[in-house]
Amino acid sequence: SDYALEPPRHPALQINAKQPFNAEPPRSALISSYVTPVDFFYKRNHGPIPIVEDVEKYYLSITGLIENPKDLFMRDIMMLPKYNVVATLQCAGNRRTAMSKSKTVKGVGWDVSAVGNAVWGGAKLADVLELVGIPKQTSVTKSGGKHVEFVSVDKCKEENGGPYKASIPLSQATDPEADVLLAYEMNGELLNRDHGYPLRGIVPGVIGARSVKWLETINIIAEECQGFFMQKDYKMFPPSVNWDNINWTTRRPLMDFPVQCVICSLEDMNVIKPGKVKISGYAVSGGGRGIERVDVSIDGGKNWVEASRYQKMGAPYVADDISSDKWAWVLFEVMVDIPQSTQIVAKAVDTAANVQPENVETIWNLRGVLNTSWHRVNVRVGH
Ligand code: MTE
Ligand code: MO
Repeated sequence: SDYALEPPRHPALQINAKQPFNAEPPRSALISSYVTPVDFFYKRNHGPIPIVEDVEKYYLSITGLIENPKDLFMRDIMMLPKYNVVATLQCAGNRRTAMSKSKTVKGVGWDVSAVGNAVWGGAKLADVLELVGIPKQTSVTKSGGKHVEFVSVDKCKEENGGPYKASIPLSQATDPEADVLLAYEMNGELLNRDHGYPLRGIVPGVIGARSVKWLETINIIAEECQGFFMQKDYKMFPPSVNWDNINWTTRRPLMDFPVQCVICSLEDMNVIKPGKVKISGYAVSGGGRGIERVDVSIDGGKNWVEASRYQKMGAPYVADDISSDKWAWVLFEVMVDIPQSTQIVAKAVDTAANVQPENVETIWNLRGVLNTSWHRVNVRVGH
């Protein structure tokens, strides 16, 4: 079958779907290092993992509403200045399982680990587009191109066997400050097959669905991409919309991720000893908004303490300390005293003072996307 040649994966991953392969690491793996090891990085696929036989012959076609369409080999892309961008990738379906407990949703179930923080190495898309004659900071080309469409080589059933695709605005693609990459490295190593070998887009601050893996073609187009995953998926509807009254055209494709925060040091209904406990987890926001604050409650949300936050490089990737949490998560921790069984809650505030919804019910949507409600973990205190 098409799935006969899937790459090997770490046995500790929790498999949420086998074909296509969708898996996430245990919560504890996310907080054991600031940079998520590749083996423990969640894998989100809509088809079999493509096989690139000969990377020497692999090329990216850049075409559409431009004057000089071009084919670029890997060596052409690698000749451009290389940037390492620390960015958190998060699936819009992260925490879907918890949303479906409120009311059923459609989609692959995910606990809290459809997210990871990596050092992505590659060329800036703004530099690549300059090679085909599109200057930096362009919002429309002479021939009317306004969007950059990324097209893969994988075969997705949602696209009737066609490739996965998505687009971003040309203004974002040509803005060097937006740090959109054509990445060929992850954590200092060549991308592996699961994560898009040999080349993928990385759109920092935006839901994972726009970071197209196994990139083969870039189209400069007038309207945003009409593919399934832009138009018939990855949109957020109000709680009143169901499968009988849904009208997909009424909503925009999701782009920037809202503020998110998750406790990773505990699972629901863990039994702990009374006394001091370290609560830790991750917090991240989209659009280049960093994290301003993380609040933790040990009484279900009545009283709060502020957690400390950090972004520390270390194994598996060592680099100079980074100064900005712009695209990357922060890990947080706080020591608390827990005398009796209770509900522990965490919530974050981003640098634009955005806060998270208290309850999942208010943001319930039929596709189960963007569950960013306060993260609650019930613990039992025993001896
Ligand atoms: N790109 C292709 N070609 N095919 C896919 O199925 N899935 C997208 C995105 N890019 C996908 C893709 C989704 S929904 C997410 S969340 C991220 O890739 C997951 O990236 P990862 O598997 O490297 O973690
Ligand atoms: Mo996703």
